[in-house]
Amino acid sequence: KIIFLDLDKTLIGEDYSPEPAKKIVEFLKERGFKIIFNSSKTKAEQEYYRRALDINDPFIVETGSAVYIPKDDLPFNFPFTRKERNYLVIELGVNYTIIKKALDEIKDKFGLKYYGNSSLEEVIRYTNLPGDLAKLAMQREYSETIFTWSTPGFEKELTKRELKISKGSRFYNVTGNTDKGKAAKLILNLYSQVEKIESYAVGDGQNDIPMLKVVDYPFTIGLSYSGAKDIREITKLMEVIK
Ligand code: 2M8
Ligand code: MG
Ligand code: MG
Repeated sequence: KIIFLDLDKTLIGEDYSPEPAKKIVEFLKERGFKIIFNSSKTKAEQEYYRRALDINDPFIVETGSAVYIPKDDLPFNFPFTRKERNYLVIELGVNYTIIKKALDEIKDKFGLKYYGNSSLEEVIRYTNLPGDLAKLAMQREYSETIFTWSTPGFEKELTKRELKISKGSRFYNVTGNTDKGKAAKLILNLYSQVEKIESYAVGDGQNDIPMLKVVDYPFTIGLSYSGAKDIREITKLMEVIK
C-alpha cells in the first residue's frame, strides 16, 4: 500500500508544526503504508519533516519536479538522473537556475516577488514560516513560488518560455513541464514491479488534482474535486481506511 500526501494544509497545519501529524503517520505505518510526501516543498524542507516523523520512504519535491528514492529501496536497477549519498534522483522538472533567470527577466514588468528576489525577512513575512523553515524553503532546486504579481499576461509569458504555473495551498508555483501526478505515476510504475499496489492520495490544492487522478483511492481536504472523497481533515483518514 502506498499513500501520497501533500504537506501544507493536508498533513501539516496552519502553523507548519510536524507534531499534530504524528498520530496519523503512526496509524498509516501500523497498516503497512509507504508514506510518500508529494509537495511543493523543497528537499531540505521535506527532510526536516521526514526526520521529525521518522519517515524513510521515497518523496517527491517541488510540485512533481523530482523523485527521491532511498538507495536500496528497490530490488532492481532503474534509470535515474543523478545519484546522491542516500538517494537516487529522477528529475522531471527543470533546474532552478532556468526558472530564476526567466523570472528575473520579467520581474519588473509583472511586479513579481519570489524566493530568488526576497530576503529571509520578506520570506518569513509572505509565508509565515518560522525562520529555520524559511531558510529551508529558500533552498530551491526546481521551482519558484510567486508571492506577488500585479499585471495580467504573466501566465502567457511563462508558457512562451516553456514553463508552467500551478496553484498550491497558498501560492502559485512555477515549474518545468511536470506535475504531482506524473511523479506519483512514476513511483507507482516502479513499485508495482515489486508487488501489486493499492494506491491512496490526499491533497487540498489545485496542484494536487493530477496526483489524485492517478491513484485508486483519492481524498481531498476541503477541495471540491468530483473524483475524490472529501474528508475535511487528515485525521478522518482513520475512519475511511480500515
Ligand atoms: C510553497 O508551497 C505551498 C504549498 O502548497 C504553496 O504553494 O502554497 C512552497 O514555496 C513551499 O516550499 C513553502 O514551504 C510553502 C510555504 O507556505 O509555500
Ligand atoms: Mg497543500
Ligand atoms: Mg502542496
